[in-house]
Amino acid sequence: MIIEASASTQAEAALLDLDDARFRALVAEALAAHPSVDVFEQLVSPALERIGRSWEQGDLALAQVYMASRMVERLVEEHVAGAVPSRRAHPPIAMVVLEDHHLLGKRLVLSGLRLAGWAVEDWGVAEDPVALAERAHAQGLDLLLISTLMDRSARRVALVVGRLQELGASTRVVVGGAPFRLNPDLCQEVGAVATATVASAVPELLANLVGAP
Ligand code: B12
Repeated sequence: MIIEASASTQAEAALLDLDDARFRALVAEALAAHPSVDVFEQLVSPALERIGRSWEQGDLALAQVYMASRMVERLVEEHVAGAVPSRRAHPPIAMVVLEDHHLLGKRLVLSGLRLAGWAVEDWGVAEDPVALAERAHAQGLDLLLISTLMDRSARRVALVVGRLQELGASTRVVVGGAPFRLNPDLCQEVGAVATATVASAVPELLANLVGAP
């Protein structure tokens, strides 16, 4: 379902004005008419990304991006906390952010997965790719979902995959985040098995990977 672009523009203005009440009212209005995944993908994320672009162009201070993203983050946190408990039976899966502190993508993906009935563990932020691979192997993960927003951390996924291979682990790595959205070849270059550009595509992607109904 398509949400009007003007709603996202209004959300952007509310975020820049630090008007939390207005921002929440706009989101609540959209949530009353659209599935939550559409609201986050079409209304909230584009607003934040436009704010990010204005910062890149030198029109905004990083502090403004930070304050706007804190407002989005609080909303997403509440949303994830309200997600229904999982119902599916599937092999162990965990999700992590590797070496950077852009957490919103992970929160949205986890929220979508939980709403779709997947029990995916949240491993927070991992600083060390080798230790991450060893933990995934020790815990017998089938899938390790890694989110990164910075180019450097995206490239370091190759170190996770390399260590998993050295260990002979059966864990497969799935990646996502801006570097993978912008460069479709990067997923394969770092040795991951799959990626998705939006949170709404992830439940189906996992179902295909684990062969779930
Ligand atoms: C908001 C933001 C911040 C916020 C982060 C708040 C937070 N708690 O997350 C703040 C202000 C703190 C911040 C800080 C910084 N940022 Co910043 N930030 C952004 C911005 C504007 C938006 C990112 C975002 O939240 N998007 C919305 C989310 C929902 O989108 P997403 O993460 O892509 O996730 C979606 C999909 O990718 C997918 N997905 C995500 N993960 C996964 C995982 C899997 C497995 C799958 C299948 C799918 C999937 O599903 C999600 C939902 O649909 C981007 C610009 C951009 N275009 O991305 C820059 C950007 C990521 N930041 C950047 C930089 C440089 C920084 C700083 C270094 C700035 C500085 N000089 O201090 C710091 C570093 C922080 C750190 N150490 O990590 C750069 C990275 C450049 C690069 N090429 O590496 C960017 C690209 C801006 C730029 N062009 O310069 N940032």
